[in-house]
Amino acid sequence: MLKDQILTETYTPPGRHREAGLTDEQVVDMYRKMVLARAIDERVWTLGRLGKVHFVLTSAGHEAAQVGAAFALRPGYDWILPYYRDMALVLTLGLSPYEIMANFLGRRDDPCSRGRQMPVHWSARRLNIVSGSSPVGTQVPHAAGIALACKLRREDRVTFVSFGEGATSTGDWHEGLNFAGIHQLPVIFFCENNGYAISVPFRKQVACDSVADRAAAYRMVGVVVDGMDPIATYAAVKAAAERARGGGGPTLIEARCYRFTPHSSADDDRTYRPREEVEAWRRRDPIVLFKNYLMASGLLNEDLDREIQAWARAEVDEATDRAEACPYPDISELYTHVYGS
Ligand SMILES: Cc1ncc(C[n+]2csc(CCOP(=O)(O)OP(=O)(O)O)c2C)c(N)n1
Ligand SMILES: [Mg+2]
Repeated sequence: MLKDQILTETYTPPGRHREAGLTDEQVVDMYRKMVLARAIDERVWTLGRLGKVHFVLTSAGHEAAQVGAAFALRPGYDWILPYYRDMALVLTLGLSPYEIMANFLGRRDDPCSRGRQMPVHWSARRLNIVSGSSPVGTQVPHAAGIALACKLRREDRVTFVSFGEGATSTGDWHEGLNFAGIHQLPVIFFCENNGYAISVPFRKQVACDSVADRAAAYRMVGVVVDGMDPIATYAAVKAAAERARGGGGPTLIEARCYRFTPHSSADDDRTYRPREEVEAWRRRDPIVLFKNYLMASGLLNEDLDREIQAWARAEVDEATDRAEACPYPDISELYTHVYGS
C-alpha cells in the first residue's frame, strides 16, 4: 500500500527552511531532536529485551512528522492531545529524556502517571499535554471540546490532536471532526498515516484515497504532507495554526510516514509487512534525508554530526541511569490521581 510514497523522493532544495520561516538554528535544533528521539527509541527497545520495560511502543520513522509539527506549536500555551506513538512530539514540546525514560520504566518521576499507568500515555500538566485513554480515537472529541472552550473564552490557543490512520475509522474520530466542522473550532487534526493499524493495511481501513479527503465532509481544509520531511510538516501545521487563530476553523493534516519497528514489543510485523517494503522505506529514513538536506544547506558537516550523535547518546545514558535509580511508586500512592480529588 501507499507505493507511490515509496517511489516519491523528498525534494528539499537547500535553504528551503527559510522560506517556511525557520531559522538556521531552528533546523539544526530540529535535527538534534530527531537524533535524540531515535537514540531514546533504540535504548527503549534494548531495555524491553532486557525485561526492564514491559511494553515498548515508539516513534522511529515518525520523527520528521512529529518534530516538524511540534516546532509549529507553542508549548505550555496551545493544547496538545497526543497519541501513544508521539514520543518525539512530546520530547520536542518539552518532556525531558529523563521523564520519558521514567515513563517507560514505570518510575515515580514519570510525569504522566507517576509510574502507575501503562507507558506511552503521554501527558504533562505544565505543557498543556492532555492524557489520553487507551481506546484509539477517544482523544479526538476531547480535542473538539477543548477547542470549543477556547473559542467561547476568546483565547487564541490552538488545540492539536494526533492519531494514526487506523483511528480514523472510529466513531469518536468522526464525531470529533463533525462537531469541530459545525462550530468551526480552532483545532488541528493531525493524522500520522504509516499505512498500517497493527496488521491492518490502509486499504482495509479507509475507503477513499487519503484521510485528508474526508475533510470536505466536515467543512474543513484537508492537507496531505510528506511526513518524512520536517520542514513540509512544520509549514502545514504552522498554516493550520494561523488559520485556527484567525477564525478560519479546523484543519485535517495527513502526514505520510512509516513506522520502522513492529507496532509494539507485542507484535511481529514480518507476518504482514514484506521486508522489501520496510527496506524501501528505510532508504527514506527522515533522519538521513534531513542530514543530507542540512549538509547541502551548509549547516551541518560530519564533525558536527558526530558531536550531535555523541551528545544524544550521552543524554540517553544519563536519562537511563537516573530513571533506573528512581524508585517505583509507593503502594500508598495507589489511588492518587485515579479519581478526581
Ligand atoms: C478502539 C480500539 N480498538 C483497537 C485497539 C487496539 N489497538 C491499539 S493501537 C491499534 C492500531 C492503531 O493504528 P493507527 O491508528 O494507524 O496508529 P499507529 O499505531 O499505526 O501509529 C489498535 C488496533 C484500541 N486500542 N482501541
Ligand atoms: Mg497507522
